[in-house]
Amino acid sequence: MSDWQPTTCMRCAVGCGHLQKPAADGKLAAVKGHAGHPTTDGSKCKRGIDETVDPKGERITEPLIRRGGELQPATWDTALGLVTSRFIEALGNNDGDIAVLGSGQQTNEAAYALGKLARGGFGTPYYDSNTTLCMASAVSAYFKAFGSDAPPPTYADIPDAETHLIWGANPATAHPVVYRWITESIADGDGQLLVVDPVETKTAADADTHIQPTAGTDLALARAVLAAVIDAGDVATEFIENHTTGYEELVNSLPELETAAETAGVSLATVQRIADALTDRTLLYWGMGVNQSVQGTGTARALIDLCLATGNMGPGSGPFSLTGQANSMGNRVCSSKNTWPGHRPFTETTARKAVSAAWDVPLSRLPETPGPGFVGIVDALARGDIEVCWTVATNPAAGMPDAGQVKNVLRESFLVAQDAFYSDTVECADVVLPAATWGETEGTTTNMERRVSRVRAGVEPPGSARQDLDIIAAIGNRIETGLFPEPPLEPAAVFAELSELTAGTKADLAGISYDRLDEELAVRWPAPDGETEGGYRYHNEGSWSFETESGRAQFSTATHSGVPEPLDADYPLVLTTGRCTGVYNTGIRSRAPDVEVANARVHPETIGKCLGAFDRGQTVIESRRDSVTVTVEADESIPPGMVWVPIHNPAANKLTLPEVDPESDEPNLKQCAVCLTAPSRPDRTTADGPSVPVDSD
Ligand SMILES: Nc1nc2c(c(=O)[nH]1)N[C@H]1C(S)=C(S)[C@@H](COP(=O)(O)OP(=O)(O)OC[C@H]3O[C@@H](n4cnc5c(=O)[nH]c(N)nc54)[C@H](O)[C@@H]3O)O[C@H]1N2
Ligand SMILES: Nc1nc2c(c(=O)[nH]1)N[C@H]1C(S)=C(S)[C@@H](COP(=O)(O)OP(=O)(O)OC[C@H]3O[C@@H](n4cnc5c(=O)[nH]c(N)nc54)[C@H](O)[C@@H]3O)O[C@H]1N2
Ligand code: SF4
Ligand SMILES: [Mo]
Repeated sequence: MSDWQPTTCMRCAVGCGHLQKPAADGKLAAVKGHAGHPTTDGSKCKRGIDETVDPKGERITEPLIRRGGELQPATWDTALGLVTSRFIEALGNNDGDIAVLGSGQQTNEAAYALGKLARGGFGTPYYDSNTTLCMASAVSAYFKAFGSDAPPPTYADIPDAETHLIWGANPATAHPVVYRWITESIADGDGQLLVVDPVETKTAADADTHIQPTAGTDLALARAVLAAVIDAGDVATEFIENHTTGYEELVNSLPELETAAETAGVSLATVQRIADALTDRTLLYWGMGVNQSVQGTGTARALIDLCLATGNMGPGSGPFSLTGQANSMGNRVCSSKNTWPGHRPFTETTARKAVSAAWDVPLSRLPETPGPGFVGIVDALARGDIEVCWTVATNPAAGMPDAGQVKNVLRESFLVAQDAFYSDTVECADVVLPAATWGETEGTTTNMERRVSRVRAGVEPPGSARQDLDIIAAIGNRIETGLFPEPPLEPAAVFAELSELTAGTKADLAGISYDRLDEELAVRWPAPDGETEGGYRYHNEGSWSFETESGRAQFSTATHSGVPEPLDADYPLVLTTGRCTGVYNTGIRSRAPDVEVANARVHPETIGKCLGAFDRGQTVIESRRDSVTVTVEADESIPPGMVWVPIHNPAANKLTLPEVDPESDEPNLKQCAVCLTAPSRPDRTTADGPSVPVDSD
């Protein structure tokens, strides 16, 4: 038998099929793309392979408890005893509750178990995952437009598209394998690439047309393009009449074309260029430049409206948000802020009854409200409404906006951090539970096009680190017997419980089992039986059936209302944050601990205007929340008036603001107002985060 095991890359939501080779020393000897894999046929990227074989970062190898202000080693029994006694105490207080923050980096099995314990065991409304920092706006847009979560197209549509319109995303850096398919599709046919991004990213540099709107004005731009499409008569009248509702309201709500273009800071010719491109078969991809905004849902809906109005629905076309973390999609099928397993609506009585019966917990225990979302949960901790918080595979002390304040709140709370690596959040914890991570974990994950596939344990976790699933079950069983079997749990059985609970729902996994995955490697939901799998959604040989009550897709009417923190004389520059090649999220697996200062990229013209703020290549970026010292790189790919900082350094989120989109609860992580001041001023703090390399985006 070959010693190569099939598995799935957990570094991003492309979901590349990999082969991993265990070695005797407890590490993976090698990882490579899996030729013949139905999702990616051997494709992979360098970061995916490098980070899997040889992750940087410092592993946690034993449970830790804070004693006398220091984290000190403890046995599992002592650590779990302390955690459960504090959890039971919190649940016993009249209005006591527990904050549970999960992640799109858990397996489906761990995410399902965590949701079951949080909602069905604790009955807490304060449960959410970091997907709310990431894709929540796209999700709420899909629910409103189509009645169901997740994009309609699949990867199979990429080769058939003619126009590839990428809006507020940089897949050349963030989703390299999908980006390769996009460039191949353009090269093979007569395709074109349009990119909407204030920054000249790697993706934008490749574009036939790069549109650079003023940051935070995407909704105005999308509405301007809609107005241009309608003016030109390039609308899909038959599709609109037969398969949509709300078109008249949309048309009546549209702003004047010239005004909207001016708001977006682009010419009428540019608006016309996008409108013309949409007359060819178009895939419209988007990312964090759209979602992470107080108008994220409204903007994502406007992009969906563009597809509906131009008839860019059906094979080779459609709205395709690019999911970030490897299992964000799965996390939301397992249960999320607004849904029960299988995307069942949170407040629907039949859904609640089905879930309480399946979990064998009283219906009255299920929380009435889905809770205030990731940012709102930290607010509730800050107010003292809740005192206890448990994080699993997330690093809110660096990943959340206004992270300095988040860190203070987490330090004040009784914090249990379940992580594989030392992180900013682990630093704040009272109890640390060491987890196994990718390469050491058995389970499944779900990629951005709804494909479920296996992840495998090639090696043992270091020290006494345990599987996430087993840690969750161990805590659960000490609080309420019957929710889980005794650990170690069998991931296949947990998956079977989840898939059974999704039978007949919009996200039906009933036909997916470990046996089927062993045979077929990856299966797309909805898969109601063992033979079929999902394809392009809502569409079957020319006929359409959306999952809204009317069975039609719904247009929207939101119009641009501005960024939450407009620029002014005190804070005249806009700060934006983004990703680099070779580094991941808050940088836990890739930090170089010896370098202390973050890099910022600024246009030479802006440097020229603020010369007094620079000293030996450094400056201080100040926002209304905090200030950080950074080294500066003059870079013409950043527009004048903007400061660009990588999200991989905890300095970035000290500056950002915690305003959220009221529809999705996703924070406005992409724009806030800052100024630059000289480093020598005495009241400035130094970024405590180490630097990451800045690539040439
Ligand atoms: N190498 C690498 N890959 C990753 C990750 C990583 O950390 N590193 N993280 C993964 C995760 S979790 C995610 S969610 C994805 C994210 O993938 P992307 O969404 O592609 O990543 P970002 O760089 O955060 O943001 C995308 C773009 O939004 C632009 N932007 C900023 N403000 C605006 C605006 O006002 N309007 C418009 N139109 N654009 C704007 C930025 O300039 C940036 O180029 O990447 C995944 N893949
Ligand atoms: N300013 C700004 N802020 C942002 C963004 C932005 O674009 N700009 N992007 C946002 C987005 S899209 C995202 S997704 C979030 C991410 O925000 P976070 O979730 O806070 O950040 P990560 O760095 O992905 O943290 C994941 C943690 O999980 C741990 N981990 C990894 N594998 C495992 C495992 O198997 N088990 C356990 N228990 N732990 C594990 C890692 O060690 C790490 O500490 O950041 C958000 N924050
Ligand atoms: S594209 Fe994403 S899933 Fe594929 S190898 Fe790279 S990081 Fe992994
Ligand atoms: Mo993300």
